[in-house]
Amino acid sequence: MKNTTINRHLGLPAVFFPALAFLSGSAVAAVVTTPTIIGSGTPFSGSYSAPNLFDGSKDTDYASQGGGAAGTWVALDFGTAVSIDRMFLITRNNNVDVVGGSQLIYSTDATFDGSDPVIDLGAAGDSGIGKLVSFASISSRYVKWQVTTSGGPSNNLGGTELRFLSTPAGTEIHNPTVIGGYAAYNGDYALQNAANGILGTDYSGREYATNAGGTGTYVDFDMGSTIPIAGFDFFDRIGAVDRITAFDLIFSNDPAFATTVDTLSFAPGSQWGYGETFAPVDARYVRFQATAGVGGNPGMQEMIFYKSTIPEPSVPVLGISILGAGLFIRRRS
Ligand SMILES: [Ca+2]
Ligand SMILES: [Ca+2]
Ligand SMILES: [Ca+2]
Repeated sequence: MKNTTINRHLGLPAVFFPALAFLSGSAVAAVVTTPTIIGSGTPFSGSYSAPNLFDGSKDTDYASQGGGAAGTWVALDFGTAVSIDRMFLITRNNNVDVVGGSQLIYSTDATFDGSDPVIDLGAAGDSGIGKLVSFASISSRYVKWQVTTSGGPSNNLGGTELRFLSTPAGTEIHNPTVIGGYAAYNGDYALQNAANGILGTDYSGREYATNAGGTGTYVDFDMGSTIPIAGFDFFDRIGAVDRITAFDLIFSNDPAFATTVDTLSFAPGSQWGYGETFAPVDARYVRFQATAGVGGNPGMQEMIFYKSTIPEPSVPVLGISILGAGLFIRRRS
């Protein structure tokens, strides 16, 4: 009883218990599980069906049969309510079937109607770009991606890949600066593209690529200060020949990585769109080091980092807490 009283007054549960729950809880990847497709605008043909949006291939599209704005859509069921706060569409890789604007409609049931809330996603762009769109977190089992305006001369609208993201519980997005890495293929595939908020393929300013960098491929990220890094999302280059199937994250407080804090190894294999959470590692710098599956011109479309928002117990905090407990007990006695 005494401990309960002390803990309540000192706020210890807020410090300790969530941290323990976070460490022992199952990891929640920020890339939301692939939903079940429960409907779509009529596809151009069987080769352009909606599942192509989730197959991790740049060579397969969903395209409607001239559906234009009204007739290009896909309805999705996540099986249970999921939190979503970002999404991106990698557009069809041409400049005529252009999604001028689109919406995300979300619903508690499988029927999408005028009473369901809507998020405006803005212009999608064209020619294989993937704009990361952020919005206030929603919790929904059903969502519908609906094109609202056509932006080009052809109406076989759709996309190459569609993904939904959720910031893991107990974390927030932390945007790093790219400070180094293996030489880029050329200026169109610059190192800075590894963390610029834009995904996609084939054109300048979207992805980082090396010229056959192999296992020499690496990118150094600077968080700006030492922070508790607790997770990431990795979007590789999407061409099958360019995939990195395994990599290390090397944590350091030295921009030259002469000393390191920790090294974690990951193996996404052929999965495109891969995220993990882990017990927070306090570090300022992170080196992404490719270790396997590095044919072609390896690199990445985008890396997203998550910082723990759960306070960590430290020696000074514990000292103050113990002192506070002593004072509190004395006052009560
Ligand atoms: Ca595809
Ligand atoms: Ca509804
Ligand atoms: Ca990028």
